[in-house]
Amino acid sequence: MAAVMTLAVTANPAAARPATIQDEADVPPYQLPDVLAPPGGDAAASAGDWHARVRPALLASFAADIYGPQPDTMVAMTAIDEGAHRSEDGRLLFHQHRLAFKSDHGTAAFNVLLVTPSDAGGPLPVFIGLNFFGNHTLHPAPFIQEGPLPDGVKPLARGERAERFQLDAVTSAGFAMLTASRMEIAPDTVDQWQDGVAALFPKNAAGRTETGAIGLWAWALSRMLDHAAAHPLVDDSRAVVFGHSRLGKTALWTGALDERFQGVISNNSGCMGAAISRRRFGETVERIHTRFPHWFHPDFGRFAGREDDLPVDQHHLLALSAPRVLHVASAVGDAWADPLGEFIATREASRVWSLLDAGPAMADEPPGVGIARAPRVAYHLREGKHDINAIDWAHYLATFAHLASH
Ligand code: GTR
Repeated sequence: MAAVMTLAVTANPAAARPATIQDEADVPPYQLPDVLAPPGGDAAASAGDWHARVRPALLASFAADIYGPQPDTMVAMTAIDEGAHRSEDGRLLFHQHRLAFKSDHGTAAFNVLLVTPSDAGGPLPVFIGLNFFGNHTLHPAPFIQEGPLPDGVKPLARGERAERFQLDAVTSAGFAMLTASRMEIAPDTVDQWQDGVAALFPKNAAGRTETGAIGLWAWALSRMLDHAAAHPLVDDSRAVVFGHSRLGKTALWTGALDERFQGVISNNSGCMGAAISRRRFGETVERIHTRFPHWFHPDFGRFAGREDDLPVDQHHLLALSAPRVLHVASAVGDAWADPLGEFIATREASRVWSLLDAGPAMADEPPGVGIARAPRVAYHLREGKHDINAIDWAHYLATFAHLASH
């Protein structure tokens, strides 16, 4: 009997992989590194020690071990005004620009879409986030540019992803929304991801940027914040970076790198986003690296099946947003992203906010379906599948109400 089973396993390479953990009882014992300590170092003793020593060491580890270093090449940016249009019902204004870049290595460009209420009186706080398949997927309006997609990727219809951006709720709450397509910045396929802003940066001997696609998307989000700073309808001192799933991983890395963002939202970001890697629940390092090696540092694959060797875990990434406002969200039907692992990471990270005098850490127990809050950290769990929807946005708008213009 045993021999038959062994044969069956070797005949199917997929079955040779360890099964995905979907049951809490199967989570292996693990030791979570102290959120207050850098790799191999002592825990931060004070707020000053966190900022001067621990934060830079953690940032350096995420760059060197996980996402790749951010580019430091000089790049010139020009914003080409592509005009503004009103929505058919007159309530929204859509401002389109093409951001064009030039460095000693090459040129690149992508389209950005800014949405404001049409009666905006002055500069607005802004949510800045990437979309998956094009700016035209946010709203059915015919004038929104449909950017290029990589070969083999099926286009989405106008407005097909409107649910994910909740433009009416966001603008009625007094916010602007600024977005661009991941596909124009780093087209998200294993062989085409460098056909975008990667043209601006030097390549290693293997012909790739040391920065992975997540880092390139993060770089672009910072350029979008530069653009927002130059736009009369946006107040860049009230900017929140957000993203869903792989773009939630990106939002967390962006918030860690660019402290101009006053708020950071991770929606269902999961493995290498908000979830604790050492739990190996749902998606693992091996799984994510096999399918998406281009998202990461060229050597990230060395941690496949070796989560305990990671110098950091993802609670450290969340902590890099402190003491600004962080909101992490999970969904009950999204076991692949490990909702409990996302809660644990958030709760552990909130200890850093405490150290930085931002109030008590988050309570030990997960909230169940609902929301848990510490003064500047929130975590919510909602019913339903892997997605970003009206329920998530209602929570985000409550968390960031203090930034709103009415
Ligand atoms: C999945 C991937 C996740 C998550 C998701 C998404 O295929 O395994 O890490 O990023 O895609 O972006 O929707």
